[in-house]
Amino acid sequence: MTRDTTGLIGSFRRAGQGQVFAFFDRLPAESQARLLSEAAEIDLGEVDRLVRTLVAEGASRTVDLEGLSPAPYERLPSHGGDPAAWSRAKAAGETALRSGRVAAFTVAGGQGTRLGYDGPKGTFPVTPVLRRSLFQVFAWKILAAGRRFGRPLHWFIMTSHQNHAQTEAFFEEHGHFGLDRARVHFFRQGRMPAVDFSGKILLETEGSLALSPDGHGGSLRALERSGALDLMASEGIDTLSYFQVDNPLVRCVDAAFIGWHLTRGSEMSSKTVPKAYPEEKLGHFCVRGGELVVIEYSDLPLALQRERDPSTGALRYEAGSIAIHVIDREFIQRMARGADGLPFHRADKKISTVDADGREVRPGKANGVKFELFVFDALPSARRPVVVETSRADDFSPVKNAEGVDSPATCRADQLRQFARWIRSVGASVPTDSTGLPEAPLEVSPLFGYDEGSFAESWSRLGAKPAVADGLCLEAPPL
Ligand code: UD2
Repeated sequence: MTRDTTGLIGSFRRAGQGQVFAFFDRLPAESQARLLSEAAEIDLGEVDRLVRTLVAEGASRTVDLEGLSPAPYERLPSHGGDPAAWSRAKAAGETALRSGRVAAFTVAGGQGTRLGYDGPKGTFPVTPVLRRSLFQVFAWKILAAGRRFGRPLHWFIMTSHQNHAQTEAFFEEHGHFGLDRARVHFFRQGRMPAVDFSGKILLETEGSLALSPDGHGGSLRALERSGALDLMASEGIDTLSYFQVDNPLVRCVDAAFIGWHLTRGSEMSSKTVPKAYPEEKLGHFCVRGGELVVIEYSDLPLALQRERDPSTGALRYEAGSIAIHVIDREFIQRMARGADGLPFHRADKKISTVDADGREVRPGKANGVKFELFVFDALPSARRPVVVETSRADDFSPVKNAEGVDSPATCRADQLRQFARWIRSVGASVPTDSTGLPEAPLEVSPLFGYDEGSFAESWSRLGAKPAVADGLCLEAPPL
């Protein structure tokens, strides 16, 4: 054994984590090397702090709700917002896009466990007729926006150890969907070890640790560590448009939203939709101690989620978080390098592990704790954060579950309704049911239109207008 190996194993023993090497001596050399390299990734001081604060008996499990109130937000003009302020924001955002200050950023590290889909979630075939993948939808929205504003955008994609190679291969296979490959940047998020309820780091097998992605909040430190922030700086990019991989409706680059962020001098801005019903699984924008915070659905007592404004009948905590943000590059740097960083959250999970004899254990109930960072926990540290309303129909229909709410079926229907609305908005007639769902199959390529405005521009350039009643797929218009 080398001095380094002995030193590493010794540090685990001194930290009370010697069990990690319980089977080390009987492992083949290759497995020993793998276990050592995984162990070297672990920050034992961090694990110790997390065990003391989140796992140990008496550790606080509740979120501080003292002095909590609903956060104010900028309303859409259709809900009483100031149309002139929205126009100014849009113009400012368009200027930023024309000057190349903005890049797109997708967090694509999570596993599609709930969806029951095998493969990186971004490769899921999501569109209603042509079954294009989530990645293709985003890629084409980004490509189209770059063409429209005369500045191709950079796109940063955060993967996990588990899906990184497959994600890169998928982009290779599809020729990066026509994007300049030099502007598509993949980087891996960090990993955290899982611990049992007494704080011991769990092995997944005799020769490997139970490691899992460190949450979408890990994106801030991964952007820094991977060199993405330096690349952004050298390319003159100071603004990142952040969205999740599971939501094909998202406007990947939304001029008005970017404009609100920039004109307010905000370091981190967020989109909100009014919650559809009290128990909807969205975080809540709130103010606590003068700071903007997001309180997750699982942390806000149901009584508060159900509270209504007596005069309007609206939910008091109505501002739901749909995980779409604009973030300032220097702010990310400050958060990634700062001493306090983001707080970890505890999630109790079933974690496959091994028993004292090295036999596989697949627990039937939670047997340990995973640690995760949430990106919205950066909001309280941001200067002048702004929350901006959007309409669900324009921005939000995630694919999370195999069936029921937020499933491929509901998402396809929402895409179809959106296409029908765009077509109607240019004066063509589309037969639909009472919910706006078109009777015949429709699909609009993001290269033809990625929002109502770009759709109308392409439509106006079409010579003969196509008939819609029997179904239609609108592909890219001639450049
Ligand atoms: C998230 C928000 C919820 C709401 C909802 C909207 C949290 C805790 N909750 O719920 O408030 O905004 O989204 O859809 O965020 N991801 C990574 N790496 C990770 C973990 C997640 O990249 O380690 C990505 C994942 O690929 C996905 C996104 O983050 O794009 C959301 O993750 P989730 O499915 O765990 O979040 P969810 O649905 O609980």
